[in-house]
Amino acid sequence: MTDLPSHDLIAQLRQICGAAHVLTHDDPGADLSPWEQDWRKRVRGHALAVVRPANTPEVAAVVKACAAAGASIVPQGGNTGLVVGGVPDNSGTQIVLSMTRMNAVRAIDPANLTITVEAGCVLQNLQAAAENAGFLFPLSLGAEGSCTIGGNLGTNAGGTQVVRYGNTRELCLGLEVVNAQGEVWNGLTGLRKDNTGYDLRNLMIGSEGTLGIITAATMKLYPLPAAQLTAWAAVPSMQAAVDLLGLAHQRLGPGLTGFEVMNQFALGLVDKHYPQLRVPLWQDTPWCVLLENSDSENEAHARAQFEALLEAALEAGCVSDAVVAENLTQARGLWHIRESITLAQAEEGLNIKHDISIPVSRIPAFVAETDALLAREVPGVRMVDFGHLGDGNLHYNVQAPEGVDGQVFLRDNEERVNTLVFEQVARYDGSISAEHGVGELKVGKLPLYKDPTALAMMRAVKKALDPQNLLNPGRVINCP
Ligand code: FAD
Ligand code: 2HG
Ligand code: ZN
Repeated sequence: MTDLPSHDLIAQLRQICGAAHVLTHDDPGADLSPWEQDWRKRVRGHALAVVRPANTPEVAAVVKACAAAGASIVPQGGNTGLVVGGVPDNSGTQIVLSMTRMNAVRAIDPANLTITVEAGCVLQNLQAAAENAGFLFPLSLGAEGSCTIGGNLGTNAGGTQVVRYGNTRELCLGLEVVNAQGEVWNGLTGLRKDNTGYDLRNLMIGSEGTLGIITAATMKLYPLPAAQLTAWAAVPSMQAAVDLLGLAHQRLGPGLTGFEVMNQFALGLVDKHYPQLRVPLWQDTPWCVLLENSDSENEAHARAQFEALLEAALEAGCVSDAVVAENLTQARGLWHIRESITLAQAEEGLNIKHDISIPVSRIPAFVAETDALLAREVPGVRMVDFGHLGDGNLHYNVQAPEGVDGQVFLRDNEERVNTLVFEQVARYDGSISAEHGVGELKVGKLPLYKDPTALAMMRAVKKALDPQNLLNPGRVINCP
C-alpha cells in the first residue's frame, strides 16, 4: 500500500460494491478462510479485504480504486486451483477480487455455436445451460461443481476431453477483460476469424490473473453426441496403454473423447477411501485405462466400434480385460472413480503433485526410469500416477511412505523430489506444468526450465500491461 490509507480504500470499495460485498477481518464474526486458504490447505494468506463485485463496471471501479491506493489484487473464482494462484499472501494488504457473484449466462447464439457467460459462472452451470439449449460445452474436470469459467480461462484448464476438443484456450472465442488501469476491453465478438493484430485473448488465457481480470467470455458450443460409451480396461504396462491409445485413435478417429490412465496404487487409494465406488479390475493389473467413445450416429454403431476396438486390443495383448458401461449410470460411475483420485489422495495425506506433460511416445520410459530413481532417493514412496494420457499429461504424484505424516514428508523431501522429477521432465523434453498453471508453487522453478528469451518476453509483457505490478504479483513470473 502506498498512497491511500487502507480504511479509505475499504470505504471506497464499499461505496462501489455495497457494504455487504466487502468483507474484512474487522467485521463482527468475519471468517475469510474460504477465500484465504487454498484448496489443498497448503497455504493460508491474510487479505485486507474480500471484494465481491456484481458487474463489470464495479470490477473496473474496484481496480481503479486499488490502483490509486497501490493495493494489489488477487482475482479468484471457485478457489479450486492447485498451484496457489488464487489466494492472497499473508501481508494483510491484498484485495481478493472474488468473481462468483458475476455468474450470469448472458447469451446463447445457436447459429454461431457460442455461449457468452460471466466469469464467475460455475463450469457445471455452463455445461447445463449449453445442454438445455441442445448443445455440448465439452470442458470437463473433477472440480466442475465449484470451479468457474474465469478460473478455467485464467489457468487454461485441461480436463478429460482435451484429446478431442482441446483445452480451455481452444474453446474460447472472445473475452471481456478489465485491465490493470481499470479500463474495459470488450472482445466478446464470437468471431472465428479475426486477424487484426496481436492475439490479446490468447495472451490473457493462462495468465492466471496477472495481466487482467476476465469478466466475461464467449465460448464455443458443439453438437451433443448421439451416443456416448465408456469402457474400463486393464492393461499390462504403460507401453500397452500407449499402444491402446494408438489403436483407439485409428479406430475411433474423432469419436475418441477421453483416454485416462490410472496406476494400481491410485485406484487402491480410491478403493480404500471410497469402497462404495466399487473400482473394477484394479487388483490384478498394474494399470487401468478409461476410454470414451462419442458417436454422431447412434448407440449401436458406437458399441460395435468400441467392441471391435477392445477385441483388437485383447488380441494385440495391450488389454488383458475390459468392461463396457451398459448405461449412463454405469458410465458416470466409472468417471466418478477416475475423478475421485485427487480426493482419495487428499484423504491419505498431503502429497507432492507434479502436473507434467511429455511426448506420449516417451511416457513409458519416463515413468519406468523416474519411478526407479525416486524409489532409490526416497525409499518407500508411493507413486500415484494417473492422468490424461491422450494428451501426454500425467499427474505424477508422490505420496509419503506408509505411516509417514504428509506434512513431515513434504518438509523433508519436497524440494529434492521436485528437483529429481523436473530434471527428468526436462530430459524428456516435457513441461513442468501441463494444465494447472504456475501460480506461486512453481514460480521459482520456471526460470530453471523455461527458455530464457521466452521468460524475458513474458516479463516485458507483464511490465507493459501492469507497470505497477498490481495484478496477482508473485504468481507466474517474478517482476521485481
Ligand atoms: P481459482 O482457483 O479461483 O483461480 C485459479 C487462477 O485463475 C488464479 O491464478 C486466479 O487468480 C485466476 N483467476 C480466477 N478467476 C479469474 C478471472 N476472472 N480473471 C483472471 N484470472 C482469474 N485443472 C485442470 O486443468 N484439469 C483438471 O482435470 C483439473 N481437475 C481438478 C480436480 C480437482 C478436484 C481440483 C480441486 C482441481 C482441479 N483442477 C484441474 C485445477 C483447477 O485449475 C481447476 O479446478 C480450475 O481451472 C480453477 O478454477 P477456479 O474458478 O477454481 O479458479
Ligand atoms: C485431475 O486430472 C486433476 O484429476 C487433478 O488435474 C490432478 O490431483 C491431481 O494431481
Ligand atoms: Zn488433470
